[in-house]
Amino acid sequence: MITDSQIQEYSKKGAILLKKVFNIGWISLLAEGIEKNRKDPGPYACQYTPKDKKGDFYDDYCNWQRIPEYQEFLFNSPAAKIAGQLTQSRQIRLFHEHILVKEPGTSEKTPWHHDQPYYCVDGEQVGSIWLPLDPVPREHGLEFISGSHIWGKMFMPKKFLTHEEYDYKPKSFDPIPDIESDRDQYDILSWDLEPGDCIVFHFKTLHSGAGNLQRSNRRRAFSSRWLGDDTVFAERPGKTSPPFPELTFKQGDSMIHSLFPICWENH
Ligand SMILES: O=C(O)CCC(=O)C(=O)O
Repeated sequence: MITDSQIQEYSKKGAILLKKVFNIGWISLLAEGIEKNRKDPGPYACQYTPKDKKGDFYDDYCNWQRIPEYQEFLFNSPAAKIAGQLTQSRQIRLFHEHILVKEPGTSEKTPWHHDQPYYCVDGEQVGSIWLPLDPVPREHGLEFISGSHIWGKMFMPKKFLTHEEYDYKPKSFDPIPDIESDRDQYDILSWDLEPGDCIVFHFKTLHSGAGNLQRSNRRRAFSSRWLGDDTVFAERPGKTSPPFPELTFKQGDSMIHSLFPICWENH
């Protein structure tokens, strides 16, 4: 399903658009899961739009064990295989799923960041599949900095709510550059997406998200996070996101745990 040139593009740019890879059945199933999740949020659910403001940006993650629609998608859709092929792995483990919804009229942006410093993992054979359930014109979607996953940098995570830095030990990672005031310096990727299309991006690729200022179109996204062959546990200088409080791993341990099930193997 994935071509050699797509594998090369992923490894060079750290983000790739895949057209028409999930059929409508998968999209409808995830839409049902998101409605269930919204009515019954998990312990990590967050609301980013203040109650008295227009729009609604919310997210939630690590709910796959209790939402059968998510489980069905993560174990049986083409997602894990896509991650396996693009990261050139023999085996793929689920890290977690993350929903990010911006209802019509939402002005809140997702700040520039990359995911690996938030996560308790190191490795290069990693990736997220950002799958929108609605059409997303590029001006309301995500942007990526091509090649930023191979800069050899780890930037301080930022809170989505306040855009302040995480409570990590100060200076443990570089501050994120001010990309918006220097956009011409970067090769910025963005695409128009239709339901069934997805973007796959490396955990170290810098990305940001526009608000959803459309009048009536929702912007529901299901981001699945995948761990390939070289992924190991990483200790971070503070509480990670997700926190995975039950883990007792040490730096460099392999991610063998029922929280991170194997979802695809190359036979
Ligand atoms: O959906 C968004 O606005 C941001 C997505 C994102 O940061 C992610 O999936 O890692």
